[in-house]
Amino acid sequence: MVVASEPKVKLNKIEKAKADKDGLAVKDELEYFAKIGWEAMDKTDLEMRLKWLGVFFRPVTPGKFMLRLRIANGTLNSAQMRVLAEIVQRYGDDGSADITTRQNIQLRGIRLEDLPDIFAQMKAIGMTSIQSGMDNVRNLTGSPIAGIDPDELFDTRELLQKLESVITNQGEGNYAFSNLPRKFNIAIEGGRDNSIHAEINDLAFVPAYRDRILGFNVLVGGYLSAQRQVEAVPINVWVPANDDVIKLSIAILTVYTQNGLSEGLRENRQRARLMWLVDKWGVEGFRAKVEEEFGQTLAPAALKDEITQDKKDYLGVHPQKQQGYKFVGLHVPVGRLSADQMFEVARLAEVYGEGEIRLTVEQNLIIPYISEDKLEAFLAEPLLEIFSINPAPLTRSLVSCTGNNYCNFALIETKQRALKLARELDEELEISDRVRIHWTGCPNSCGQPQVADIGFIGTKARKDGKTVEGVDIYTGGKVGHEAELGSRLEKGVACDDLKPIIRDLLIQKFGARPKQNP
Ligand code: SRM
Ligand code: SF4
Repeated sequence: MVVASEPKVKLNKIEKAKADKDGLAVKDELEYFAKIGWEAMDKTDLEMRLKWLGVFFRPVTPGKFMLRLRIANGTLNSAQMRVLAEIVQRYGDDGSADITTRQNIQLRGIRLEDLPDIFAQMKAIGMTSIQSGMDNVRNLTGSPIAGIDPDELFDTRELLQKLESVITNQGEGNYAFSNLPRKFNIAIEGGRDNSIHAEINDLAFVPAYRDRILGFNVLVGGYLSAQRQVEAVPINVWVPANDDVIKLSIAILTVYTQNGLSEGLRENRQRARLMWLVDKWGVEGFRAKVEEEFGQTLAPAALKDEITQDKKDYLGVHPQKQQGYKFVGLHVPVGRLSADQMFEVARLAEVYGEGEIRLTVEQNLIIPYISEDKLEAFLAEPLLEIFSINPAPLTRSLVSCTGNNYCNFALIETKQRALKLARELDEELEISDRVRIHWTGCPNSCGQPQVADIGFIGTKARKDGKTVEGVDIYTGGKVGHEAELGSRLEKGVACDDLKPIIRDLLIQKFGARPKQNP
């Protein structure tokens, strides 16, 4: 008898490692790892599986780990911020925190032996870092002014918290979603300005009315990577603004993970994001599979969505939905915070607000619930000299990925260079409007250069016969209403030659004028 052989699937290296041992399994071994030390750990556990706990080995700073949290909707409180400050404080100059482009916080300088204790501390304050890296659902983003926005359509916080809880099994880890074919980004917008960059998420919900009921149109497949940058596409689905959002998210994650092998997503890491499945099946085919998994007929999309505004940055003082209160957006230069600054943020949120703190995808902070009678004193606080409420136009909208100080993919240093260039050009030029400049240290695009007015992607350039740090320059990214990805303007410009080029670009395309007496 001839037995038909199964078609052979060539799993990529990461898939093989996951098949040997699920990433999440290291959760039960953490005490042991802490005891033996990182040098004695299995290499794959150290460099790959620990990321399922949000723990990132940094080859650039071996022994000093990065811890990526999960902060659904970018909403935390002062007690949590204080504990995070205490965690990084113990590492002196090695300890710091970054606000990320997914409205999240990453801690730096962490020692492996301290992790069991750190996890216990985090659990006590309702925080987790579980499944925040590798082939998992990443930090869930939502409107940063949810619940306080006077023009709000929907408060995204509760839905995102519930979704977070389901996906992570209340922060304990969830094997149902610990082996996706690749990373997965989910965002829910509740306002009118597309604050969450719907277009660059694998799954995005944008507010839309159907028969006068508020719900969401659903977009899928958006992502940025070295090989491909693609905007999310509508799948002609509308869901009401209730638990159907969670049910649909789970259905899509299930379809993605369960078909990953048969549809070849687990062969090549560069062709593994959700959009590749949509490409394979077509939008209608994909929709049909999702509907089957959802178990009920899905409503077709509303004819139009409610994204009608340009994207706001929320810096400065703004009226809140709640009478008598303001929310204040603070600019955190390229998202970096010291322990002392974190303690201060916690204190300000408590003294002047109600202890709430919000994060934005622009790597900034918002403190809500500042009563009008306390506003003046708040604005006079010394921290606001560093975390300004009204920075100069280029510094204001600067975003930067980690770069080569900590990231081994980086081809260039980003954060300091980004700040220096922005500050110098702010000194020299008069610019009436903000210009959004995003830096990213390599083509992985964590700093989202394609959504910027001007974006830089780190590369190696040639100058005077030598290889030097350089960038590819992108322009034309549009955010908010009718968002669009930008495209490449110039390739391989040496960073040392960048300033006059960007100065000219700002004058020619963004209405900048040289200051009379800079
Ligand atoms: Fe990212 C990998 C940092 C947002 C696309 N990203 C990495 C790693 C983990 C690489 C590594 O192991 O060193 C970086 C860690 C460096 C470090 O020490 O901080 C890293 N990514 C970041 C952060 C911290 C940038 C920042 O400074 O804000 C952001 C953390 C978000 C979070 O809180 O979870 C971050 N990364 C993004 C985004 C932006 C977004 O989500 O809107 C993207 C593009 C959007 C997307 O994913 O579609 C992004 N990161 C990548 C990729 C390319 C993905 C791909 O499909 O090829 C990689 C490399 C990979 O996954 O193979 C990557
Ligand atoms: Fe690292 Fe590249 Fe991402 Fe920057 S874009 S954090 S350099 S992987």
